[in-house]
Amino acid sequence: MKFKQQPFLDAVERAMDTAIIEQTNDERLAESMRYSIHAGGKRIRPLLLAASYSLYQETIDSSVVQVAAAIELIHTYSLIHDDLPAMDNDDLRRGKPTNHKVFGEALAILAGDGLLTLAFQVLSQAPLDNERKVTCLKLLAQTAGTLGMVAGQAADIQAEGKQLPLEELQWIHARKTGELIRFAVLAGGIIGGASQEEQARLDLFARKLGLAFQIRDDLLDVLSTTEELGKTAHRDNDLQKSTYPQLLGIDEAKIELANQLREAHNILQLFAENGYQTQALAAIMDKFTL
Ligand code: GRG
Repeated sequence: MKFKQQPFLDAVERAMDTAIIEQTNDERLAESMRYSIHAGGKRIRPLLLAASYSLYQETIDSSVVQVAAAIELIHTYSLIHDDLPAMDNDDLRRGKPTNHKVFGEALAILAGDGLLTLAFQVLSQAPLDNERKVTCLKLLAQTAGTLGMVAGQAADIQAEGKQLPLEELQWIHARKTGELIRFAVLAGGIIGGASQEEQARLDLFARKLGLAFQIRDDLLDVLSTTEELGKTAHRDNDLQKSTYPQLLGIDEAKIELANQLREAHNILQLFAENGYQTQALAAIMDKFTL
């Protein structure tokens, strides 16, 4: 591992906290936003960004911290909104009562809106040259927005109660979960200085990783307890969602997860053969296994 995870994650957390405190004058709204930010979470997207950046650079720059904060702000907003009664209607997230259970629905919606908007402000203030900054801003809007994560969520909600063909499920997974992961990996490369060809390779790597992440999430929903997950287990079944284990069976879903991870590893190998330091990305990929 070329960068130390904990000091980096502490810096990302401080950047999110500072942004919320400085940019929010309603105390209860700030409390609601900080509640979800500090509820824990694996911080996979910030770690992926830093690991991808460290293919190219030895030390983590403050711009990486700012961009990582922006992704985690958006990810946290998506979880708050996903848990709302109008969406997945969940009571537990990251081992704690969901935002709307503590602060009420209206404030939870606004906390999500606030985190989403703040993410773009934080990214716009990152110490990057203008070209990279605009590229990252555009990529974040595309991946989080109505062709990306929001599109995946809209399709997911409308598919409840329906048995989907695997290609449609993949389409939803690629957007709902895959796009923010794609942003993390690609933005790390862009800030680090990846060539166009390398960005295309990172893109493919991230798509495989994103699908693996969601297959793993589907499997954990079936195989784990609520306590282990920190969110309600077997929720996909309750909501009659199509998932990999439901469409393929648990064993086939596990094989598909392994296939995606192997293909991602093969792409990473190409970077290693070209002399890039891939240890940090490989170490984070270990978190994608069951
Ligand atoms: C636009 C109103 C409105 C809502 C949007 C887009 C959206 C809400 C929700 C989609 C996001 C979502 C719930 C995706 C599922 C992806 C997923 C596996 C999330 C869990 O990620 P982890 O495991 O969570 O990284 P932690 O808690 O570790 O951060």
